[in-house]
Amino acid sequence: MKIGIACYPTFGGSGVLATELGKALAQKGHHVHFITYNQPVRLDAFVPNIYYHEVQVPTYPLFDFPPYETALASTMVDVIKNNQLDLLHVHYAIPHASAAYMAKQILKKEGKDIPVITTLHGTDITLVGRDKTYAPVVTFSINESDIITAVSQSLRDDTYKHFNITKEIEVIKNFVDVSRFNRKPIDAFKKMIAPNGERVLMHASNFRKLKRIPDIIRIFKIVNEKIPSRLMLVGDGPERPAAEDLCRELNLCDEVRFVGKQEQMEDILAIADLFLLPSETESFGLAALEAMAAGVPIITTNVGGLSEINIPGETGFMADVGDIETMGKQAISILEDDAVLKQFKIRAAVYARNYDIHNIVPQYEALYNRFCKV
Ligand code: GMT
Repeated sequence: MKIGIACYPTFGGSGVLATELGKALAQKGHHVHFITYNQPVRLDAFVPNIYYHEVQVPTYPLFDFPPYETALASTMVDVIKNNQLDLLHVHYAIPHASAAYMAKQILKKEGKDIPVITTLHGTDITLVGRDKTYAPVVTFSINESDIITAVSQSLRDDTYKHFNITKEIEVIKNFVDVSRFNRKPIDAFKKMIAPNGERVLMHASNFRKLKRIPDIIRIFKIVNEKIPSRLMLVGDGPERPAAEDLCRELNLCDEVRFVGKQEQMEDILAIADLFLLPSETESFGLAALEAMAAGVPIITTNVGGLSEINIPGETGFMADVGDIETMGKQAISILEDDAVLKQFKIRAAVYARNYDIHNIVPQYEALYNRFCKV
C-alpha cells in the first residue's frame, strides 16, 4: 500500500506516534510518504520505502502569517498524484485534517478519490481545537474525514462532548515498540546522574503549562527529603525558565538536572526508577507508556487516557491534579524498598506489552484495508 502521513515533525507525542507508525508500516513492506515541514525527529535512519516530502512555505512581504495550510494542501495533492498514494493518514486535526479535506476536494475534481483518515491526539480536541477561532473548521474537517480515530476512549468521549461529530470515532490506542525499550542502563551515564546510586526520578515533555512542571519539582522535594534521589527533566519548552527558578528557590539545583531535548529516550529511561507525569490533561500519555515499556513505574494524575494505562498498585499510582502530597507519598512507597521497586518495574514492563507495536499496527492496517486491498 502507498500511504501518505501528515504530522508534526517535533518531539510531541502525535509526531512521535505518527513517525513510529510510518516506520512500522514500512517494515511491513508498505511505502510510506511523510508530508511535513521538517524531517520528523524519530525518522533517523535511511529506509528505502520511506519518503519525506518537505512542505515549503514561500514567504512574501504581504504575508504576516505565511499560509502553511495552503502549502500543506498543495504538497499533499502533489505527493498523492505523483506517487499514486492509496490513502492519506493525518495526525492531529489542526491544520492537517482541513488541509487533507482541501487536497481531497482538489483531487476529486481530477477524478481521484483519496481516502482520508484523521487521528485525533489530544490538545487538538481538549484545548486548541475547542477555541472558537478553530472549532468550526475542526468540526467540519473531522466530519469530512473518511475514518476518524482517537488514541484513547477518553479522547473519543471528549471529542463527542465538545464537537458536533456525526460519525463513528474508532479508538486505536497508542503503541510502543517494547523491544526498543528493553535496554540495559549505560553505567557511565547512570554514574553521571546518580553518582552515589541515588534513585532517579524522571519527567519528559514539551514543558508546557499543562504538564505542571512545578508539581514535578515539589513532588521530587518530598521524595528527596526522605530518599537520596535525583530528578532528571528531559525536554524543553515555555515553562523551563520558571522551573529553573523554582529549583533555585527550593535549593534543589544540585539534585535536579535539566538535560534538554533528547532523541535516545530508550537509553535515558534505562537509568530511571520512577517517571512522573502529573499533567492537567493528557489524552493518552505516550511518554508514560514509553517509561513503562522501559520498566519504569509511573506516578500520574488520574485524568484522560492516563487512567486507561496506569493501573494503581501495579504499574504505579495516580492522584488528583495538583495533589502533590499524595503523589510524593506514592513515590516514596515505590522507591523506599528495593524489592517493592523491583516488582513495580517488572509489572510496568509487562503491562506495556499490551500496547506493543505488533498488537496495534495491524489495527491501523485493518482500517486501511477497508479502502484498499494489499
Ligand atoms: O502532550 C503534548 O503536549 C504533546 C501532544 C501532541 O499533540 O503531540 O500529545 C498529545 O498526543 C500524544 C500522542 O497521542 C498523547 O500521548 C498525549 O497525551 C497528548 N497530549 C495531551 O493530551 C496533552
